[in-house]
Amino acid sequence: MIGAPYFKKMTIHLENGNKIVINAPKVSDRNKYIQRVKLNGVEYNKTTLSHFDLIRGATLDFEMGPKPSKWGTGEEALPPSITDPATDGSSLLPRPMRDLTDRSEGGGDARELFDNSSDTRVTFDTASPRLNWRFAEGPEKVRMYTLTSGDGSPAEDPKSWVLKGSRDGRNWTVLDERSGESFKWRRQTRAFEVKHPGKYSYYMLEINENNGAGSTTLAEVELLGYDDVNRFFGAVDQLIRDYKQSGELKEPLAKQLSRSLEQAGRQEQKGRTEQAVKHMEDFLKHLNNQGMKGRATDRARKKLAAEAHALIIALRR
Ligand SMILES: [Ca+2]
Ligand SMILES: [Ca+2]
Repeated sequence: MIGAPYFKKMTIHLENGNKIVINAPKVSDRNKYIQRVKLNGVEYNKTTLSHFDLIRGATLDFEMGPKPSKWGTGEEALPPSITDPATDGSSLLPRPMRDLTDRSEGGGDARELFDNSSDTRVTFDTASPRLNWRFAEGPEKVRMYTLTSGDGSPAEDPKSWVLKGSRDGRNWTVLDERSGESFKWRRQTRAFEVKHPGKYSYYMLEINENNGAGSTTLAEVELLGYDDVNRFFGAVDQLIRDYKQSGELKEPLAKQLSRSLEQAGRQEQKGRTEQAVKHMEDFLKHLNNQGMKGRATDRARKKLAAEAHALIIALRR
């Protein structure tokens, strides 16, 4: 959201090295109303800025004055709804991390560790059990994990462990290591950030030490991450097909969009994220090309733009 600035000049340094510069040379106690705003030198009338506009770095110039103006009062200036107007649930924003193990069965005998209930638990007859999970549908990047302690003796709680990942189930890479951990109460869920996340089909939690019992108990394990970027590619591709079929998207725009998406996908597979993003920016340019105005309905255009932005954000993660 854009609000009136307090300072004549402010620079925000983003983590990615880009910066956002905010200029309001005439701001004062008297000149507290926004008269005009320019984003990167271009007149800007909306009251919100997208994440996309900001991550690339931006310059915002505010012209301030003593009286309220008409700036930001147009219908198009209203902030967009945070949730997507579509009700199919496919593009609800924002997209938080979620438990990747919820999508498939992969826990084998330790099913009760993955049943989303801390009332069910698994007790291993050893102080140093190993837990395995396999993502059957392909590798996933786990960013965080949670462990929920059991409801029995604290002596059965894990204390030191290593999380490993593998692409083939044979060669393992250490992703995270913890020691001297404790659970303060029964069925406590603790979250841990994976120090070295990567895309793996196999995950193993090697508990090396518990709190002194001969057996180890856990109630629940979660492996958290973002939806795979391929899902976003798939979603945009499906939208193009659907709108083509319903007649809401016509050639040659449909072909241009498909081509940009395809090229973005190819670059992504080669690990060239920035190239992939550039192709998605071309996708948006095609979509907003005035010459193609009659080639897509407003609804299709908005939805395709929203999904393309979501894909760009997913690519940059
Ligand atoms: Ca779960
Ligand atoms: Ca459970």
